[in-house]
Amino acid sequence: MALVRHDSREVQFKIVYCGPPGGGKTTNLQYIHRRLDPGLRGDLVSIATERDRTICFDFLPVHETEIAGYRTRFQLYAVPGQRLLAETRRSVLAGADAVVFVADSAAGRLGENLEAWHGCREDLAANHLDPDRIPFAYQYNKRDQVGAMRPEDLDEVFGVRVPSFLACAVSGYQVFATLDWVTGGVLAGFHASLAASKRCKTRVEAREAEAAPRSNPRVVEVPAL
Ligand SMILES: Nc1nc2c(ncn2[C@@H]2O[C@H](COP(=O)(O)OP(=O)(O)O)[C@@H](O)[C@H]2O)c(=O)[nH]1
Ligand SMILES: [Mg+2]
Repeated sequence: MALVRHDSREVQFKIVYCGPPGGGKTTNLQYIHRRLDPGLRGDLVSIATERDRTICFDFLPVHETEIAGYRTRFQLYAVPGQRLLAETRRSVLAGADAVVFVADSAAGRLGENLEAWHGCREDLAANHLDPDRIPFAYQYNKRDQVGAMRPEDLDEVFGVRVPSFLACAVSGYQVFATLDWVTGGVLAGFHASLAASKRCKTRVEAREAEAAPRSNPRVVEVPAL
């Protein structure tokens, strides 16, 4: 859920990278961080949990978008994929504006991909977020390796109805294309909700104006003849 910070005049959005362990989430974030202008990005922060690390950093988009005089800032998180870390994952997914699901394309990882995918959807639901109503990108990673599944088959397995990205996170291939797709979706959704709330406000104001007691007609003094 976008967070509006009046002190720094910023709108913050949270994008969470999910997927099976070893699929390439951290590699995505490390690549993005390396490629961003140091003046536009925050630090890469790694939060140690009991068994794994969650890494996060935030950045301001290079082509800065202003919304009603507020700058947009995106916070990127990569969550641990292990089943035992469901609690950490669930708390990182709270308030997510979008998800990038990084799948490992190897045929032998299909079971783990599916487990992570179900887990991610359950964690979103536990946070009252509908995965079908927020931008949810599919990135099929490790396309450079032999034995990668066909993208059409992966699309079918996940029931994908949006474009999926064939990536190689170590070389950075399609890493920004994936990120651009979700940030674009997040901004479009935010603009739409802003426009809807403006329309709603205008309707409420119009209704209030209609319901307000009309001022007494002015008493017109008729000059005595
Ligand atoms: N060959 C290949 N290896 C990758 C790719 N992306 C990530 N890796 C490697 O896979 C391993 C796990 O990646 P990591 O980003 O730590 O996975 P995470 O657990 O999802 O965060 C690391 O050794 C990465 O270097 C890729 O596209 N191709
Ligand atoms: Mg990782």
